[in-house]
Amino acid sequence: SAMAVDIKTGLDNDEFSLYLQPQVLKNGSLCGAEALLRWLPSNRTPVSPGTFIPVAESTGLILPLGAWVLKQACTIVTDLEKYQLPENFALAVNISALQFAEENFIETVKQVFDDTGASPSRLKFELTETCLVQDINRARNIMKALRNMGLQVELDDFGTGYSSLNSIKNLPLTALKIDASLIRDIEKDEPSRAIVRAALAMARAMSLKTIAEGVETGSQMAYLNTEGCDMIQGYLFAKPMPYEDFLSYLGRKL
Ligand code: G
Ligand code: G
Ligand code: MN
Ligand code: NA
Repeated sequence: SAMAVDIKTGLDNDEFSLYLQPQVLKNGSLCGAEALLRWLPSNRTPVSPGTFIPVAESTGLILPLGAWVLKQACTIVTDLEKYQLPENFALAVNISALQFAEENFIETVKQVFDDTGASPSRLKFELTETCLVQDINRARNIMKALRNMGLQVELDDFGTGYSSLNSIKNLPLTALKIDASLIRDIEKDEPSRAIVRAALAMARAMSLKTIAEGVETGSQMAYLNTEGCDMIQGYLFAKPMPYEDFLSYLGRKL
């Protein structure tokens, strides 16, 4: 497609960038950020990730894009070490199912850490259920290898998938990321609150950390705090922002 050609050209021409969205603890202190890919084609309006990520997925271009994202994320965490980071700070990177399925996925990841000198403990990989459905045993082994390297592994978009809850229990995950669609209605109705409570209880029973995304209001935050959610990400605190802005944000936070 025309867009696929543009994505390729865009990669060559440095048109992509990573925006960072802060993640905070109950008390509002910074504990991490999610790296979110942005495309600003030269001389044109930005293309939203909701538009170009699906094209990149269906054309396989998510592989070179994902490789660029990982390298960039590692470069960012290496640079961030110059600042006074919270001890537990980690940057979350979205990993596409296609990347995850690559035969040499682990070797590629190791190579990027070797090349950039980034500390694996500063990265958390966000996997979706689509990474798990094809071959759960392979998925478990890959996740173990990532954990052994020191990376954190989170299940993204939790609550929107359809794979069995039972398959999650034997995975070496560090956290469940509760999807924005589950957070949206917790102020409005009891069933939505019940679902969030159940997700938090399940995570607790499996000794997993929890992070809620798409938190936009103080009352959503208050509810999540009351129910023991560990981390919060959403417009209530900050929108995804360019790296330079994130550095100013860090400065204000410290
Ligand atoms: O960034 P939001 O701001 O609009 O992102 C839209 C979608 O694109 C989300 O589902 C998000 O997970 C996905 N996305 C954003 N950045 C990346 C990335 O670097 N890699 C992959 N695979 N998906 C991403
Ligand atoms: O699929 P994934 O969870 O990786 O994507 C995260 C998406 O959520 C990104 O598109 C990001 O821009 C978006 N996002 C982050 N915070 C909020 C929020 O508070 N409200 C809404 N509506 N979207 C958000
Ligand atoms: Mn994500
Ligand atoms: Na999500």
